[in-house]
Amino acid sequence: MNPTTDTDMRQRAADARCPRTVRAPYLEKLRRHGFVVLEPQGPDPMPLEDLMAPLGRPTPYGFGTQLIQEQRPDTDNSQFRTGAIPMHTDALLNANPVSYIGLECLQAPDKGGETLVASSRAFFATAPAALVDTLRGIEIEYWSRVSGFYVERPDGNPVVAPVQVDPVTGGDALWIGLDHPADPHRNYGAAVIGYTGRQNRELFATLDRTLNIPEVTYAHWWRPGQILIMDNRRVLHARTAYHPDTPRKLRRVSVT
Ligand SMILES: O=C(O)CCC(=O)C(=O)O
Repeated sequence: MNPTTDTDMRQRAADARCPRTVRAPYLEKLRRHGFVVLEPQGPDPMPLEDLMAPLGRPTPYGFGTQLIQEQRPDTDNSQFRTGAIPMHTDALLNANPVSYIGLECLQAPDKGGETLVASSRAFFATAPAALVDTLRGIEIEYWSRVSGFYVERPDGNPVVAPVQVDPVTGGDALWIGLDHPADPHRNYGAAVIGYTGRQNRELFATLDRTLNIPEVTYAHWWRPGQILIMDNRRVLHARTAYHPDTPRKLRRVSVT
């Protein structure tokens, strides 16, 4: 890949694709880009579990190690509703860490419900220096707003520095969950230690704007049979809203 474009998510998204077959170079693409999309081709698509096996062991959450993401009635959890989910790193609230996330599409809506993938590398290449300086000087506390989803941490709410080390490049990686107080049903809250409510809202709004540009974020529009694998330590993800009348069903297996 051209070194002048390797921070641009549009170039990465074009290259981060391969067939869902036995000898596909998905591990190499995952390492190069922090995510990869596997397209169903031919009669024997590789099972999600087999694709995830070289990457680690399945990570237990409160629901076990496999999550079916679809609409569920009477839920308190935004995974099972149809609204948008803000940009986040997975498992900030789970006692067991997550290295890689595998999502397999079983049913896709015609419109909406895209999974958004934001590259840390692209974020740090485009974010204003003052914003990056701010991020280097803060820590963020997270708390769960749903029951039974995460394995509870014995040591209470996590407090996480948003700038971490990319395990592949040694450069900066963004680990963050954007709070979205406008959604009264959101799964978690987040607050910078020592910030006022207003300062928190302003920082999260700035981050949301800085992340949600095509140079940083790829919007994956789903087709059944596709698999998306993300390195949770190197990319963030989010979901756009979809219409309640259009079924959407993904199977998620995360590994440590
Ligand atoms: O449904 C999706 O596309 C992603 C959901 C999500 O945010 C997650 O699995 O953590």
